[in-house]
Amino acid sequence: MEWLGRLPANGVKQYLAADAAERKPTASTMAGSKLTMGLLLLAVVAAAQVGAQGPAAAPSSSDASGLPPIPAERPPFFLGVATAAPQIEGAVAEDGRSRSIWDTWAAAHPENDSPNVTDDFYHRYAEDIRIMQTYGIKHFRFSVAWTRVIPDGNGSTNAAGLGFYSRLVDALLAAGIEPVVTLYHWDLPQVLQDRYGGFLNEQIVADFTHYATVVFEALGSRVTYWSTFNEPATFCVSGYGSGWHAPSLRDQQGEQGYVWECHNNVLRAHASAVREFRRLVPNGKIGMNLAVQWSEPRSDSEADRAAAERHMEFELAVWSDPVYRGDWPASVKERNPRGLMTITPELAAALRGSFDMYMLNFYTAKYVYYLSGGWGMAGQGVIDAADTFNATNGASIGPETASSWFKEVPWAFRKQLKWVSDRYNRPVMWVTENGVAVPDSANELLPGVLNDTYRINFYRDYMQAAMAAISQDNVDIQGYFCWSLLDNWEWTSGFKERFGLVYVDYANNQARHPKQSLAWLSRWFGLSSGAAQVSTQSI
Ligand code: GBH
Repeated sequence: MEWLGRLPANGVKQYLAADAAERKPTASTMAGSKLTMGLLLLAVVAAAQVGAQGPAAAPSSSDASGLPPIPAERPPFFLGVATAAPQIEGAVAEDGRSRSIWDTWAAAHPENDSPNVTDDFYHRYAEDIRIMQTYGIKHFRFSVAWTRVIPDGNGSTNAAGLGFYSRLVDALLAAGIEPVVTLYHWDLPQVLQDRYGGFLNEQIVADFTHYATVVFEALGSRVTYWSTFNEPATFCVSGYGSGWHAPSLRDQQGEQGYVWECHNNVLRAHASAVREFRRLVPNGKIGMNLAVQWSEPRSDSEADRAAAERHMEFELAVWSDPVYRGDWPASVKERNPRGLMTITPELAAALRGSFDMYMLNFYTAKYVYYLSGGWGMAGQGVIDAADTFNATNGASIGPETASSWFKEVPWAFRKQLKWVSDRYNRPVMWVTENGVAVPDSANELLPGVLNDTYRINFYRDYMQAAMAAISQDNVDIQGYFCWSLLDNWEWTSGFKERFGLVYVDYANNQARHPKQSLAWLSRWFGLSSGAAQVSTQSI
């Protein structure tokens, strides 16, 4: 671990004065707020049976399917599904792909299921596109694997790896499905972790920008919608703080400043990549997928309410305040001055307008209470707050799901959407992930497991909350992506948590079996408003 010695001590670093000065500010664009109300009341697609044991009934507008009715209120946004390369592709050693930090993690955890084959999407994407088409899905979010495109991390382009994504995009477009591309969903080339510590080293800014540029050049004429990083809070905190995720570095108390190094480098890499994006894909839209759990004050006390607000600032605003406000949240600045880079006017200019839409991954909520000297998520520093799923009387904030970190709390979704909308002056918002793994579904067998009314109820409740945010809180939600199209490799939970709308039979050649929830959602997909309608106006 020779590179460890080259890291800055204690995360104290004043970045950028020199190198940001060379950077031209990006065009000051910001997503506007035209809500597209023009619903295309398309005849709902009749879903043919896909897979050996698809849901019995084809979805129909007449509810003859026996599925629960969809709410009377209809979504004015476009609705799609989301996935990520390391979770679905498999084919980890094919066509020149190199090892990612999650391949390394998996090799070190043989007790966990392996991502080596997973859904075999790399070979079966045509079949999955047919499923999407059958069920009327018009928007597909996927991620590109850096390890396929530039196996050496910062060396030359691998045409075979890039070719896969080019074919995928062509096939999606031919099927009338809009691709939405995530550049980085946690699968750093291992070689960059070994070479210089990955996101702990500012070299990542140049290397990510190079990788992003290669993908913009290859796909930019066909793909309009993009994001740079998926959930940087998750991979910085869990990858470099708690050590639960790859690359398994620990800095629980923030002594090394790892989490802040990662954070600073992600913001700079995003700004730098978006600068290239504006040049190469002038009509494209881009953002960053940020995840948050809603923080509900555990009591009405002023201290708990302030702690809950602070918790959200540490989790979420710490990423988006630099973009929309050109500075860190005050609460974070006061408590962690050493970990934060100086946001120079040059960096602020590069970040400003770099979110064409606010992309939020939303799942759950916790109660938050004041705790003197309390720490944030691993390595984040003092935040004088703590969180719990239980109220003071012991009651859970919501029903269990299959995931230990996730209770069902639909009412929190509406509050979260409003919180973001109010804080940033009503940006266009996309929910880029929302979904659930049904409790015990890992142990259930076909075909019973396909009758996932639990998931249908989940989407009904969460989507209703989103629509209340639109109609009652004036939030401008224009996109909504279900996590996930397929059951997939759920990181440290392997195949035990099934988030898919389509069941994947790992024991039988990865056979696909659409669940009832997909049939139910297909009636919404049928209402989804075709091409995305994000408008852009100067601020
Ligand atoms: C998303 O993260 C991911 O983007 C996606 O890849 C994933 O499949 C999906 O959700 C479902 O999990 O173990 O207590 O530290 C969701 C947000 C943040 C949830 C980190 C799990 C770790 C909780 N994730 N969190 S803990």
